[in-house]
Amino acid sequence: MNDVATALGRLGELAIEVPSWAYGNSGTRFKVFGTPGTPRTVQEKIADAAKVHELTGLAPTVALHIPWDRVDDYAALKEYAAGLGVGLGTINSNTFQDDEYKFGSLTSSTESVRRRAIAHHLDCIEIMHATGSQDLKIWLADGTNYPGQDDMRGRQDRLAESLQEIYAGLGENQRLVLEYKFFEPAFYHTDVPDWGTSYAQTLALGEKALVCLDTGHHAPGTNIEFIVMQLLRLGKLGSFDFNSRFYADDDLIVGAADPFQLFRIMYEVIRGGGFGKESGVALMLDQCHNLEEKIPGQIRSVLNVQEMTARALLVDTAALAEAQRSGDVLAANAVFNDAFYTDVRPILAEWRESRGLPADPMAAFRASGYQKQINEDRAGGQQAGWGA
Ligand code: AOS
Ligand code: ZN
Ligand code: ZN
Repeated sequence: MNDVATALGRLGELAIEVPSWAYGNSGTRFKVFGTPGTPRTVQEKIADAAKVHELTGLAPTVALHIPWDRVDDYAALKEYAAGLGVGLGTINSNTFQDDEYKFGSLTSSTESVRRRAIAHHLDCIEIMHATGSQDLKIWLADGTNYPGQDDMRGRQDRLAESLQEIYAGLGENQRLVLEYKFFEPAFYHTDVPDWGTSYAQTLALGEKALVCLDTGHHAPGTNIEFIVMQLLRLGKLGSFDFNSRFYADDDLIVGAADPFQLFRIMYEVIRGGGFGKESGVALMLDQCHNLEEKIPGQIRSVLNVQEMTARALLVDTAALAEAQRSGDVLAANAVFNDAFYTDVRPILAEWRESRGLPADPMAAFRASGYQKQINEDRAGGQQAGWGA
């Protein structure tokens, strides 16, 4: 095993963006259960996100969703967030809730609809200028339900044209990340169903276009860490949407369903140069908390990522390389498992304390009285929007 202190030296580089919609009521296409204290405004969502960062030191930025988080003055919103110690992060577009988009948005064969969808993304880029955001994240609900319903090739061609126009609108330091999802809400075909399609489309655009990998958007049994490795190898991994799935796009707390998978993903992120602020890979959560309280749900999530990152940093890479070179399958596997099975929680508690953070952020939140306060202050919290 590596010297633990040395191995964990890079832990301070971990930053996880939290989604504004996780603080609102959302999370399922069935009953969305409200929780007391739910934010009524984007400002209140940001305040809750700032609490997560204050207690963990892990979540310095908040992703916004347009139009759910529409305000008149984004520069003022940026100031407001800065006052609470957080920044505004990725801007998520939304072309999946308006009647006009019934048959598609950026892929639509109806030119007025396609123009409307492109204009929405250019509007998002304007917002990014005001918020100082780096990334425009595009996830499309576009697809069809029945074979023959539409021409898949034509839709792919129109997608390429639409993305080109959006890409041309990006500022120098802005990027576009294209998220893929294998099904839902479309059930026969989806226009960006897999990393290959996202890769092909973003490759054609240029270096400011990258792939967004949502961990919940794959078929059961998919080796996600292989995709992570490949995209990093190709220089095309832009960001993650972290969450857990048991069945489909469940949007549960990251690391809840399969901590070992999260460990394997973080190992490949580190191995492939995707870790740290300079790497260009943005780590985000894309989750909903339908049953559990939202702020502790988010705290648990960023702590889970931190825990699996710490374990991944503990992999003895020299011993691993040696075992791999010598063809010692079991020794190589043991090096991996030694790191995964290391309980890093006591070390992380110390790490936090040494940085003036609470050793146990979950307990610190419970003790803070913040939840009680917002339960009293906020009546009639709003739904975040359509379940993510
Ligand atoms: C949808 O399935 C995607 O995961 C999106 O990234 C995201 O959840 C959505 O934009 C929020 O509703
Ligand atoms: Zn997502
Ligand atoms: Zn999703």
